[in-house]
Amino acid sequence: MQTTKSGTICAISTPLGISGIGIIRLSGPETYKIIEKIFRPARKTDLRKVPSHTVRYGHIVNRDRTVDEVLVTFMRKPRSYTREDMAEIGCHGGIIPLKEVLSLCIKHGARLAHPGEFTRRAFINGRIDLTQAEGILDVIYSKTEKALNIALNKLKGSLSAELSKIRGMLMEVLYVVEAKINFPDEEEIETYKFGTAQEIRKVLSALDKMLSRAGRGKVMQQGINAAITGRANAGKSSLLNSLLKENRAIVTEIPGTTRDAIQETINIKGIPVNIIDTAGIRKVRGRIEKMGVNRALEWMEKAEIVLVVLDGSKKINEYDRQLLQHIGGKNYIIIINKNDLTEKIEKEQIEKDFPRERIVSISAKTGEGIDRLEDKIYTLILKGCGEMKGDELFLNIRQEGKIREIKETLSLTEKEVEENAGLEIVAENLNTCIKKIDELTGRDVSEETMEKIFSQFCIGK
Ligand SMILES: Nc1nc2c(ncn2[C@@H]2O[C@H](COP(=O)(O)OP(=O)(O)OP(=O)(O)O)[C@@H](O)[C@H]2O)c(=O)[nH]1
Ligand SMILES: [Mg+2]
Repeated sequence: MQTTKSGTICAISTPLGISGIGIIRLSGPETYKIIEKIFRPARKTDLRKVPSHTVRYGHIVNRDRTVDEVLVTFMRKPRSYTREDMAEIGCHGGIIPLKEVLSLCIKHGARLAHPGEFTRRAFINGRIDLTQAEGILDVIYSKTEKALNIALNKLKGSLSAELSKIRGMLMEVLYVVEAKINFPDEEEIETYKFGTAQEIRKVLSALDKMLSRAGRGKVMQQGINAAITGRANAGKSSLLNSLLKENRAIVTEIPGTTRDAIQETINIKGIPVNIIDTAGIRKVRGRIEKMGVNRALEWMEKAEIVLVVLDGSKKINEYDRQLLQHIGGKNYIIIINKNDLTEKIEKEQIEKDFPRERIVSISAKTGEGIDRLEDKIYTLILKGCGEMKGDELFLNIRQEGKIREIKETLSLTEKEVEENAGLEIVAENLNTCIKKIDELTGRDVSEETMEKIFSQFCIGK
């Protein structure tokens, strides 16, 4: 896809649409030449001498015609995002002026940036390593404040630091093995074995910890799905609205109001929980609507947590029973709704059949019990991934995959050491692991991997 990687690049860095302002970014050696050609500062200024990290007010002109009134920010190399000369032109946020300013930049020598190309330059020029570049994506896609904090840590280089520590440990082991290869000395074989195996186990345990922290991180970053199911009119949509604290879903007294599933994300103690309100199960022309049941079951399959809503003001019926029969293997909470009305449901029976901690009584109408329900959802999440400790880690698929590969190779190596395998094999395995760490941090990375990573960014980032 990418042919030339040099030159001066430009892009609209804000979303295209009507907005307060829109920003065009430039980076590369020709940046200020281009700015000189298209920007007329309001106060006479020698643009070549404008200090870094300052802003100038003026107009973008196409020959003598004013295109937009702007603020231009100057960031000179190496103190910029890309470590190159950069400028950001803050325009009025209309599509037409933004596009015209962009084409002026291109007319005067810049080219349109590829997705993520600014960040790619930051990486190539050594301002950030690959895990930090990937951390930028985590920051952009953070759904809660807690997730943002973790992503910002990765951006600051916390993952790089951990990986480089592990790399250092592996290098030490490798030195010992190589010394043994170069200066073979039979008598020391036991001490070599003991020390090496012990060091490898230390690295393995560090990797295990990273993966378990990443398991919790994944929950915090991506959240979990919780599907609301139940018979028609049980109050599922009312529950969604109550959890969201807004009237998102349509609620009526007519059974069968919700036809298509509605999804909204709420934040429970920093964890994004995607709530899915499904169509209620009901009778159509005297028979249980098959599609409704099937759809509810499908959602139950897909979601990590199932919220079964029962209408507490009515007796349990056939549909409720069908649902309750299916939740055995799931992570479920039984919600007895409408507790502001007279209770008719066979609560005692339900409490006999299901553990108490799985049952909660609420009123979606008044909001009573919603906090207890949220607590129960939170507890269920932690049951799945372990207590949140504040040391959560975000690993993307590439990073997690590589760490698992390193772990596998190291486990094998540990065995090989114990079983007196050839030193060359051990050294080779250690080198493989070190190479994989370098692929993670970008010290040694293929063009293909880079292409994959940076193509996930937007144009202008
Ligand atoms: N008194 C009382 N009424 C409720 C409560 N929750 C829901 N309702 C009423 O029950 C009726 C059905 O509510 P919905 O939220 O539309 O029920 P649903 O389960 O989404 O129904 P379908 O989409 O048709 O499957 C409405 O008239 C609500 O006002 C509650 O806690 N107390
Ligand atoms: Mg509904």
